[in-house]
Amino acid sequence: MKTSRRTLVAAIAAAPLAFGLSLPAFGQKKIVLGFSQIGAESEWRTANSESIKSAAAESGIDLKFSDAQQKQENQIKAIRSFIAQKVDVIGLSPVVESGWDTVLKEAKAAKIPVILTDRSVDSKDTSLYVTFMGSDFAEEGRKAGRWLLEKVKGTSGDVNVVELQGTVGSGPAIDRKKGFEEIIKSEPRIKIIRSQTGDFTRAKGKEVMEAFLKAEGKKINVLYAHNDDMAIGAIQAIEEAGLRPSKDITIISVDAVKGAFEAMIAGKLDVSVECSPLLGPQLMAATKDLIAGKTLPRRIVTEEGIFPMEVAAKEFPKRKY
Ligand code: GYE
Repeated sequence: MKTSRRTLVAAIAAAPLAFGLSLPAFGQKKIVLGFSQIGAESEWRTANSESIKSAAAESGIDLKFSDAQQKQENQIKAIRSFIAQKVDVIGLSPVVESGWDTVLKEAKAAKIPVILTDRSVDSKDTSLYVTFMGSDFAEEGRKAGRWLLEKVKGTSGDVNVVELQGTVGSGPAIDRKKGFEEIIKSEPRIKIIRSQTGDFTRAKGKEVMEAFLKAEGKKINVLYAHNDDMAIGAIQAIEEAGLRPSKDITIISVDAVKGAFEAMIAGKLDVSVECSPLLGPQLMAATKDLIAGKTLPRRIVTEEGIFPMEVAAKEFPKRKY
């Protein structure tokens, strides 16, 4: 008996079901995504890694996850190893903005598309990556600045701000500073009297705040921290110095992670500007679209809000990170 071509195709298509396999596992090879993560420096980053890992598992993408422990050289090594392994797509969250051209050119030469997530690069040649998905950090800085302008409205006297910057040379540190300054310059009473990096970590945030307090003491009216972890570290330093967070020093930070909500509910943090780490599902969707030959938008911006202390208790149960 002759088997028609159509019957044969139908039989092959049904085979994986007969063997209890799902269709993509049969014949169709899994998409391989190499992802170079910055590290595990903050609550934000932990939530971000978790989002990427769980979204990959849910979408059936084979994820090769590499943690660079906040070192650019480790990220460059990871990208080179992804190229050697011939992954289908590379995801990169670059610790700093500069110094990526050489390795990104190597990926391009190997015809492996690169998706930037969370942070961007300053490469002049924008053909080195297909899209950048993540937050508008300058806008986050502006939101922090606008909140402070409102807060000091109707008061008099100098408003002395100390600033805890994120990792030197990183997109969020550069832009959160810029956006904040852009807004506060309209009120000359607001002055940044000290500004230093706390590398986005609690330990460094505490240490640098201790130095600020030693140098400026009660002159400090406001702390602007580029992320919640540094603000939480600084709160400890403020309390240890015998001052009251929020009452003696107004505290503004960015991310709006659960730890920040707890600090707001405890009356120790005034406001946190939202920055969502839940980029996993978007990254997986973009990876699949690329493999399917679709063109991605050059920029995918995350929508986010701002949470002052007054709404913290009500919002807390809804928070996902
Ligand atoms: O704000 C900070 C983390 O790049 C947006 O990195 C991210 C920042 C985030 O360490 O907490």
